[in-house]
Amino acid sequence: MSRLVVVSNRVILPSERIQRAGGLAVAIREALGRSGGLWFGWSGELSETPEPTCQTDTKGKMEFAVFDLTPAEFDGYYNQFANSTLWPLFHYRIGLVKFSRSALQTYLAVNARFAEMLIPHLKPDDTIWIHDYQLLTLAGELRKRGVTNKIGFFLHIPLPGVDTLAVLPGLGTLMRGLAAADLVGFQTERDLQSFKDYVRQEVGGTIGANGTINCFDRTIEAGAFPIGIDTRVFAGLAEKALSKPECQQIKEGLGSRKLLIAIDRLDYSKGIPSRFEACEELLRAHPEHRGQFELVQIASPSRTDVASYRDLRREIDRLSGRINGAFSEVHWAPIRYINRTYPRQSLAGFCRMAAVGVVTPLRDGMNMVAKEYVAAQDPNDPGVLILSRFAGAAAELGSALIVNPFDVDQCADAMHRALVMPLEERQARWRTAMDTITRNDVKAWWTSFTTRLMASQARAAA
Ligand code: GDG
Repeated sequence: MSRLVVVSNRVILPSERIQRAGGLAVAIREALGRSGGLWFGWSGELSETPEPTCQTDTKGKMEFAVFDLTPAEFDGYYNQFANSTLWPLFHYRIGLVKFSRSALQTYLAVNARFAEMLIPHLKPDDTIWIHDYQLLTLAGELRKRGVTNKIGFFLHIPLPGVDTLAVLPGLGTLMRGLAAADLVGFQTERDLQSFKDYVRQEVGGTIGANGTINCFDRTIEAGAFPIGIDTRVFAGLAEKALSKPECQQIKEGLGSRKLLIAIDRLDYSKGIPSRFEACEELLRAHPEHRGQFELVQIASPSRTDVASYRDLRREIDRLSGRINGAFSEVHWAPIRYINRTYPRQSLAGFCRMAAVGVVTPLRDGMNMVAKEYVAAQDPNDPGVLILSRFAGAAAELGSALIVNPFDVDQCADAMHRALVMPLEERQARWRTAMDTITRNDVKAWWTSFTTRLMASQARAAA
């Protein structure tokens, strides 16, 4: 059995606490901890004069190798190209895209440095699994340096349609680097279809009868592998969380009022302003709900160095203030907007207490919070999930109340419907969703991707 080498932008060392426990970091630690393997990437540290070799560590069967970036690398590669060019474009926000040729060059150079730093750690039969949009060209950089190991790539965010993609200068270079992998994985069939459309329309490539893809002088494989959560563990966390002080405090504050919960990184893809507007519309159209619920929005700070994120924070501050100003009573405010992170267990408890989970991103690769909300519910009295049709999770969670997040009135209607939904209907919808996320959990995702990667037969075109 070959060793698995997982490469992601940021590695969390054993000595670090997973702060904003992104599901991915938890999944990598858990899966590599079980099977053994190397987790390689950026340390999270910046240095004007980074060491030429990696800092390494081990924990059980798991090895770690990390290196520092310079402040200039971090700015060009991460803040600029990854988060101000690729992130908005891949989330269909062309108006927010900022492109500079120098940031692209830094991005490509940092991907090359990832390759150079990784190569000394590779063994001949290692299987390499690269994660996400920060590292689109790493596979190509490894191949240029003679690496012949199997390489997989998984994109955690959406891949937009070809008309949107084509906006990006340098797209061909990025996609050629990506196609140096043997297997490219996406969250949904729709993202996979975007890739195939791009290959056919922009590269003149072809799709083989068995789903193989011929492009950039190679034959590779691609597939949809929807990421899951550790459903059973999260359900257990949620059940135990109710006795924690934070959960008790929320409970006391709520009294008999219903809780609507929303949990997001503070990111413009998550649709927080439209969600607040939907709450305002609910209060206007259904005055009977005034004083009867609270929308708690937990928004963990994110990418605070990027201007569009600072603008968003101001917009949300203003909007929540305006709505609360208009509808609050001395003893009640409709929106509680909390701009901080919480321990994972507290979040699980909040989800369990909430009668409604409001997950309405404008665009999202998957959205783990949707699945976490379902996992956290009490089977005897489950809450209702309101889910954006533009979250990857909607492809699996059709029993949720599916909404178009751009349609504020429809979202307000869904909030009303969720607040008054009878127990039997809630149970039936929840059971269907829970069965799906139990079957398609993070282990199933991990296994299906790595099994397909190990069996892949990519090759240079004849
Ligand atoms: C990317 C893609 C895709 C949130 N606040 C806190 C906290 N969280 C946790 C949630 C969840 C995770 O962070 C967020 O995952 P999402 O999937 O919702 O979103 P992204 O961070 O944008 O993730 C996304 C994902 O990759 C995986 O492929 O689904 O589409 O954008 O687990 O619970 N965790 C803690 N404190 C917080 O305050 N501990």
